[in-house]
Amino acid sequence: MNKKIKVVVAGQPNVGKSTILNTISNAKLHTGNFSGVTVDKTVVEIKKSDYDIKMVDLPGIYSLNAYTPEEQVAKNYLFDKEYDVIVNIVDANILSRNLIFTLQLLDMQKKMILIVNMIDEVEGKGGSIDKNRLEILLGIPVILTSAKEHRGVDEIVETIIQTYEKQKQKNKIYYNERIELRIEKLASILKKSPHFKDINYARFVAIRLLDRDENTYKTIHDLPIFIEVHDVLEKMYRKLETEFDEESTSDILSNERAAISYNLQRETLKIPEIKESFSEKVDNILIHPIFGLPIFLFFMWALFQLTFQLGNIPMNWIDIAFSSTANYLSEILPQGSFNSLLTEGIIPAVGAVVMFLPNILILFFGINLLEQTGYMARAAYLMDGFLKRFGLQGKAFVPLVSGFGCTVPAYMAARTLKNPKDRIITMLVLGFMSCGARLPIYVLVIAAFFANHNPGNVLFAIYIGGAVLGLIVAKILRTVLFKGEPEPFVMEIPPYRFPSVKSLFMDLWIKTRMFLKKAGTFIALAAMVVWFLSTYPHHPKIVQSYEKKIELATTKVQKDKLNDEMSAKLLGESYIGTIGKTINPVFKPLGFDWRMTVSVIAGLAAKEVVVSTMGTLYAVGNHGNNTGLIKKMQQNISFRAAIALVIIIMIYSPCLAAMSTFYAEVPQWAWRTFYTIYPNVVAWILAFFAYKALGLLGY
Ligand SMILES: Nc1nc2c(ncn2[C@@H]2O[C@H](COP(=O)(O)OP(=O)(O)OP(=O)(O)O)[C@@H](O)[C@H]2O)c(=O)[nH]1
Ligand SMILES: [Mg+2]
Repeated sequence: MNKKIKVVVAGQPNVGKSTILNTISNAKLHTGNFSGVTVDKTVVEIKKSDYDIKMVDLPGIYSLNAYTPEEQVAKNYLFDKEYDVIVNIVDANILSRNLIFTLQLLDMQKKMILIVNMIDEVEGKGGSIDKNRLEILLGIPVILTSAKEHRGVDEIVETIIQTYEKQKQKNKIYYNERIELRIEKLASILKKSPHFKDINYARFVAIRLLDRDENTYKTIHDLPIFIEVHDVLEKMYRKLETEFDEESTSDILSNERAAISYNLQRETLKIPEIKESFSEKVDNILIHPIFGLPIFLFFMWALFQLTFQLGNIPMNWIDIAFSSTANYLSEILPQGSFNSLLTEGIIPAVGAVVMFLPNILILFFGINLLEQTGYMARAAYLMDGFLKRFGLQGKAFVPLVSGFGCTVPAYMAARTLKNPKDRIITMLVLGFMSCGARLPIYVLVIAAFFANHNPGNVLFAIYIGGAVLGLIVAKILRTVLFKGEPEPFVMEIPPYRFPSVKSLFMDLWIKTRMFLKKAGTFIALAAMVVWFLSTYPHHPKIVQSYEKKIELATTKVQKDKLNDEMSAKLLGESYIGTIGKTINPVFKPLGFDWRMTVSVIAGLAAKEVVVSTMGTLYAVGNHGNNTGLIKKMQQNISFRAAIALVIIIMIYSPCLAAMSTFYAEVPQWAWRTFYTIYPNVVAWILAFFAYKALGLLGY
């Protein structure tokens, strides 16, 4: 039986917690150069000789006086869960600020290790850290690491095991004696209660009470000991506040910790003065008050150009690969239902989706660069004033941009917004940021209807259009439902960092695998359902009547035409045809035929399904490749209906996965209901107006 060790990894945001865990295990946690990348706890498991080590990656947290939902996750874990060792990670560049949180963790009196990460950057500036001195001062093991250069990380697991096996050392850090006196007094009262028999725990709770920790106060409040604690505590607050001339005992403790941390840094960190850092030089241009925004827009524009132009090169190859496989299989397999299911149902549908993998990867790559370099935090800063005008907070920029990739993590990223109103408004408009899965639909429509324009520009316009619409809706929501201003926001600007090429590609690889898995499972399944619904019930009479006509036809052109007619007629009479025609009146005012209607509805499951369903429904009769689909779209869909389609896709409800994430994040039924209905109504109305307006303009 292996011994089990449970470790919790805690630290301030953006210090490299997730990166370190990735380097010591095979985990592929998401990382990024801004605070608030990890928003939920994740477990990583490591085996080493006789030990099974479970490590929990927590969201970054500035202090135990937590505010935002994701900080609360970290705090609750630290307070309420059982674990053996705390691994506290700090950023060597900002040692003293990070140590403030370390001191709070030390108060917990648990076995603990300190990892001083990003040592490469300190050394790069000609600095150094005295590890031994820091160990002596803090009384816990210290490891200097660079997760980027894979230095020091091998020691981590070894040290965890040693710390786990050894007796905990006595505390080395104490507060000012006037504070210690109070802590002791409170702890001795608390110790009378059976809940605080452990003196170490009693001391910790006493400190939390002096720190005015609401969670701790609430816990005590419900215990019998509260009556006795309450009187003493109130007096203590007032006494200490006068003695230290501060407004709150929480400030007194903060000052204490700041002073201790500062001294710890002075004792251990040597760093030469630098005039102007690389980051500052670059920022003179990138967050320039006038040029900053245009530069940002230019980057986004360039990204969409690349997404379209570069992504289209391998597209044809994939298209040909799938359609020739389908043709080949259709010939060698015996004719019948299985043949048709495979070569007319599954393969073209999966192919129609996989084709867009290159485009999607380029888009993700761009967003990833934004995250890894540190530009994201700057763009958020740049956009703050602009977003505020629309009732959104600058910090909302991070989830909004993530929304261009995938709406699911974007909803979760909204946790970094502290104010519940700001958070809900952001989440309600997040769907307007078109996700990567909607990209194929746009690319298809652009290829069919905007062939003579610069497709990259059209794509950029669609994405920007969605974003602008989202902003307008945010403004309306703020005015109508949530009166007041968005809260001012604090987001640290990290230094620029060269992204690790390995982690960039690892991320793309994970995305590729996920995408292909989805195409092979979910999309294939959806294609099977669509195939079944569009093939059954059989109508032998229709087939017979056409077969006669086809026999009589003289030219090949006539025969093909009749064949197509028969397929269309059979499709119309199939289950899916019947369903489509029944719902079609809802979308008819937008110029949709029943096939578009069905595709759009199917898109509620996943946006990729829109393309694969259109592929099946428009390309009946031939083993359609996408060039075929584009032609059929041009023949069957009017320009203004195509625009209406784009508007619907841009706005209506996101996929099931995204919707269930929203429900999980927002417990209130009123918001859930509103969220489920309003985008669809808005989408329909706007699409209708666009359709009508284009009609008046003569399209
Ligand atoms: N130069 C350098 N960069 C590092 C090192 N470790 C991590 N980074 C970078 O620092 C940034 C933050 O890393 P993350 O692992 O996402 O940080 P985190 O502590 O998990 O952040 P949150 O989840 O937001 O709390 C990323 O851009 C990493 O590539 C290091 O040792 N040296
Ligand atoms: Mg993280």
